[in-house]
Amino acid sequence: MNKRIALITGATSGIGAATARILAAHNFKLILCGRRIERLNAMADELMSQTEVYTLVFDVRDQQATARSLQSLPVDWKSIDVLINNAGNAHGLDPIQSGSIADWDAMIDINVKGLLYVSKEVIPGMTERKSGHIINIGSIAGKEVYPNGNVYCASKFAVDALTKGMRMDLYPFGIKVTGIHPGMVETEFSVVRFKGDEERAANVYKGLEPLKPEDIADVILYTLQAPKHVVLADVTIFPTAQGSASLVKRD
Ligand code: NDP
Ligand code: 8X3
Repeated sequence: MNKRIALITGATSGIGAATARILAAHNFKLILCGRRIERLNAMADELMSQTEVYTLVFDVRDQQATARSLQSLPVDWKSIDVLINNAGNAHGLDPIQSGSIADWDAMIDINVKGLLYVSKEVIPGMTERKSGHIINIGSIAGKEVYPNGNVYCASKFAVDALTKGMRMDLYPFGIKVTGIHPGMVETEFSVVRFKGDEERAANVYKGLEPLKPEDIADVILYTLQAPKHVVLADVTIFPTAQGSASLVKRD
C-alpha cells in the first residue's frame, strides 16, 4: 500500500514533534511545518531513515506566506491525505480586564486564523480526490472555560466549532474530520504561555503526572488507523489526575 502523506503544523515541538515521530514509524510520508528552521531540519535528519520528509517554514499568521509555502510543494507531495492542524499556543493567563492585546491577537491569529489559512490550501485537493482526514488539535479549553483562560478558551472554542463545521461540509466528500481535545500535556506550551518563565511553567505540572506529547500522538495514530467507515469525531484526553479544565489532584 502507498504511504499516506501527512502534513503536520507545529512539528518543531511538543505534540506535533511526537506525532511526526510516531507517524514516521507507521508508514506515513511527512510534511513538517513550523517557524524554527533548525528544529525542522533536525526532525528531518532524525526521521529520514524511516520515511520521506519534506519541510516547510512559515508563520501560520501570514496568509500569503502560508499559501505560497503550500503551493510550492513539488507535485509528488501535493496530494495531502492527512492534515494535522496542531500549531498553536496560549499567550498569557490574565483576567480579561488586564489582558494584553498583543496576546489576544497572537492567540486568535495563530490558533484560529492560522488553522483556517492552512486548511484553505489543503481542502481543495481533498474534495477533488474525495478523500482525506483533517485532525484539529483543540483543547479541554475549547470545551470548558476556566478563570483567566478567556481568549485562549475562545480560540479553542472556535477550533471546536470549526471542526464540527468542517465535518458537516466535508463528510459528503468522504473526508474525515476529527477534533482532539487534550487536557494538561507537558510540552513547551506553558513556557510559551508564561513568556519563557520556566519555573512558573514547571509549577503547572508540579505534584501530578501530566500527559506526555506521545500520549496524544498515540491517539492521533489510532484515529488515523480506524477503518475507512469509522471516524473518531471528537476525543477528549485527560491525565488521570485531571477531572475537568480546572480540577486537578496534586500530591
Ligand atoms: P508547543 O509550544 O510545544 O508547540 C507549539 C507548536 O506550534 C510549535 O511547533 C510551534 O512551532 C508551533 N507554532 C506556534 N506558533 C506558530 C506560528 N505562528 N506559526 C507556525 N507555527 C507555530 O505546544 P504543544 O505541543 O502543547 O501545542 C500543540 C497544540 O496543542 C496547540 O494547538 C495547543 O493549543 C494544543 N494543546 C496543548 C495542550 C497542552 O497542555 N500542552 C493541551 C491542549 C491543547 P514554531 O515555534 O517552530 O513555529
Ligand atoms: C491547554 C490546556 O488547560 O492549559 O490547552 O488550557 S489548558
